[in-house]
Amino acid sequence: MCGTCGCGEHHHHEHDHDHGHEHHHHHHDEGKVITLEQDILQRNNLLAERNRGYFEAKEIFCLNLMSSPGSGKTTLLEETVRRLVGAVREQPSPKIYVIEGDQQTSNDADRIAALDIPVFQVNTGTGCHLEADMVNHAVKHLSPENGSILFVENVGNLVCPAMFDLGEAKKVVIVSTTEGDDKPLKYPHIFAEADICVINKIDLAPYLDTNVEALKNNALKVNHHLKVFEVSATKGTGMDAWCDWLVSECTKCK
Ligand SMILES: Nc1nc2c(ncn2[C@@H]2O[C@H](COP(=O)(O)OP(=O)(O)O)[C@@H](O)[C@H]2O)c(=O)[nH]1
Ligand SMILES: [Mg+2]
Repeated sequence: MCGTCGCGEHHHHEHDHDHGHEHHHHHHDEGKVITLEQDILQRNNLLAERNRGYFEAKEIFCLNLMSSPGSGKTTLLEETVRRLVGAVREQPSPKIYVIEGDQQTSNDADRIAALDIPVFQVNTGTGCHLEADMVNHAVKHLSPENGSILFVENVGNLVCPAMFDLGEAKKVVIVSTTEGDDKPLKYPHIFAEADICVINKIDLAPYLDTNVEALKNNALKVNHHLKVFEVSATKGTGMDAWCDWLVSECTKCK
């Protein structure tokens, strides 16, 4: 279990019955921890549903981008923004807003602000994921207009963000070729929760032993509903398909 955020594995419960009396004290403490975790998650779920209702009422298309640190969330966002607002597209571009989550710094918010996109940075300190109340707070500052797209870049972490609903319409897990093709099997929860899997840095595949096809198949093994995109955010490969999908999902973008 993760000590800082209290997000833990719920199947701790399963061990409860076969512990001896000598473990009773420890047992009791563990029970308290589990109750606290459930309270945190339950409270988060309630707030997430409030966010979701707000987004639906205003027809705001909200996406939660989750990945390990360095897999390319911000780079993918920058390139997506350039394509969506650029002259490349014929249809009127949707208004785009970004919430950046990191433990420290406003580096990523600065990168997004440089593209003239309204952005709000959340610093979580020791926290290893965003929670629904942080998104609620950020949204109040951004005050996104009706029919816009809201990207939430979660804290770089392939574990904890999977447990915290933010009220988004779609969860996107990004995994890069440099991480190896077995990561969906090792960290299945985030892939199970996601709607979309973006495999990034495919330009590097020729230099690595990573098998992109195996990576994709492992992701689909965990969650066969996943829609998979293979992209290179820096070279632009596959970015059209990803952006076309975004526009097709955002009802107000057409
Ligand atoms: N070769 C290659 N590098 C990439 C790609 N996408 C991101 N990077 C690099 O990976 C590093 C981490 O990217 P960043 O967007 O900050 O990742 P984040 O931590 O997930 O937001 C940076 O040096 C990027 O330039 C890609 O498609 N190909
Ligand atoms: Mg980033």
